[in-house]
Amino acid sequence: MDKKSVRRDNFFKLVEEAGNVSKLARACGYNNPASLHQLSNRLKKNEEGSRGITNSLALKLERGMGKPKGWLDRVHREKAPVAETAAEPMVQTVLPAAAEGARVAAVSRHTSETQVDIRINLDGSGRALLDTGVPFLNHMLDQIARHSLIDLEIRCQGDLHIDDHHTVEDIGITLGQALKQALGDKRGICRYGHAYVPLDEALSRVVIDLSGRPGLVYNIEYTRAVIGRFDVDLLEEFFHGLVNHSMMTLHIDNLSGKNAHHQAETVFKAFGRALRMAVEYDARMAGQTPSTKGTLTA
Ligand SMILES: [Mn+2]
Repeated sequence: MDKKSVRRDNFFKLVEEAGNVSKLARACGYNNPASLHQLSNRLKKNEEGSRGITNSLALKLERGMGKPKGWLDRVHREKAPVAETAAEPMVQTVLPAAAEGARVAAVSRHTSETQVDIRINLDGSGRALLDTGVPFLNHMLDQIARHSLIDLEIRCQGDLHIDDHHTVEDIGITLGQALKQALGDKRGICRYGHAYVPLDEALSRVVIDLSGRPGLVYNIEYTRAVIGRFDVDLLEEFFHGLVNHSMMTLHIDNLSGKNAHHQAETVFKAFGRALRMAVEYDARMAGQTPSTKGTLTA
């Protein structure tokens, strides 16, 4: 597909996301939506020789709709049908501009292997919009959102024709960066979090310290090497990326389990619960940094 058609398709995706052309115009700072309506009609007719969407308009559209730079020039898959909670777009709630002092972050990490775009709201309600192209990973990320009550919007276009490796690892890295950014100076937070979560025969324990130092202890003996089509080794890569870039200490122990899907699911649920506890504000901390060193970011 040529650049003009990609932009054209994405323009109509934005119209759909915004609700209609007038709403899109407003979101992008136009007082008068007429010019955008004209453009929309021209694009619909797909007139030969029309100049399509200019670079300056592309920028405006991306900015107005909270998309990363260059979004309009990339081919986007349809929304993943996988995550059960993927129905509501979260653009309104998790944009960094959404609320003063909100603990939110938007991080894009684009390489030749993957393009990852993440928005996160630590003080959310556990909503998730997940489009990673890896169904089992969507299922696990959904557990994090649900059980941490953190809103997560994660989109990735990865080199899945090779395998899931880069996609899973790079989402871990980018999620770590987003967490670190959203946590800011960590004043007044609990810092530590832990959880035990069972699922039938499986039981896992996750302990977190938002210490500012990366460290992962990962004790899981998976009973199978793959879950469906998903290589379980990649889960360790995910947590490595996340730990290194969020600068947290993370201890993961699967204490029992026969079913590999259950093993993984208890780990991600426990991670969500533990993360919720660690990022929560501690009222008695009264805005102080929970460290005698006076900093958790240096
Ligand atoms: Mn499951």
